[in-house]
Amino acid sequence: MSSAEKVAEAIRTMRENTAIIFHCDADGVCSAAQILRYFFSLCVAPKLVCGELEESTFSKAHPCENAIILDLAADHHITWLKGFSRVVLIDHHLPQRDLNEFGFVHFNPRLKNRSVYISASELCKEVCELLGVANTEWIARIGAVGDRSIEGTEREMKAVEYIDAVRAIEGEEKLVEVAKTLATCKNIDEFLSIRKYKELAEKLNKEIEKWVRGFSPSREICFYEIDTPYSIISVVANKLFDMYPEKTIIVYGIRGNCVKISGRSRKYNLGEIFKKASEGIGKGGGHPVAAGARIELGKESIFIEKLKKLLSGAEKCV
Ligand SMILES: [Mn+2]
Repeated sequence: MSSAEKVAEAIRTMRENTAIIFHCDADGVCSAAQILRYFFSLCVAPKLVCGELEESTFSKAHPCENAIILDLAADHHITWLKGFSRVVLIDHHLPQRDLNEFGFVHFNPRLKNRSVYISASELCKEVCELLGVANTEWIARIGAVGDRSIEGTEREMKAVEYIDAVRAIEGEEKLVEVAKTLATCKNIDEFLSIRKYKELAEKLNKEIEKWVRGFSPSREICFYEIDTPYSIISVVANKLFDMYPEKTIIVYGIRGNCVKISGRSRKYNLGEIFKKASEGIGKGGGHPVAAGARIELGKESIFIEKLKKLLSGAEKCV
């Protein structure tokens, strides 16, 4: 039986007491929306929890017995799963453990081939096909575009903007509503016609444009600080990286009581470098091309210094 088949089989037996825990980005939201379509077709409403890879995200799902975890590397923190009797994990981050060995169902193509990059949304589409849920490909494509595992059309990129805007302006909890909306829309045009999301996207675009315009690529490795009320650090990093794909781009700014940093590079393994640089002062990691960190306020200069040192000492991977 393939991993996708094992996931489908496990989900088929989950009804009551089930939580869907998903990452607060377009890929996570689109993963959740597809799995939700299955539950809605059965008139079952699972508990929805959206957040970062943090213990508090997982504890919000208690006291549900079953957890369907999407686009979050829960295998890195197996103790967070203690409260659940059954766990299905669909993920595409570099795995640290095979949860199948712990009695859970773990679907991540990188358990077999570490170098593949397929979004969680595309994995969920495969599962939905096995579950007999029709018409999820358009949702899967939006998630995949959000995670850059495929190139999107203009409309698909617009849909990603809507999701990014809700998170950046209204906060990650509001992505639960977006997942439900996507699960009930017929197609991408219906989703794109929702006025509230359209207005949020316009408001956010203005703010992003302001910071993108203010950037000038000086060196090979560019550090860029932005001061904004919205969570746009990773979006600005993505935009700048689209414009300057040969540069290594590090964008940072204050978010609440910490400093958020987003890095993009095709030359260094930023996931590893961010993880090392944040040791003892915060949390960091991610993919080789795209990584992020959150550092205690006041310790960001330590992080930046460590990052500079690690980048100058690192072997370029291209
Ligand atoms: Mn994600």
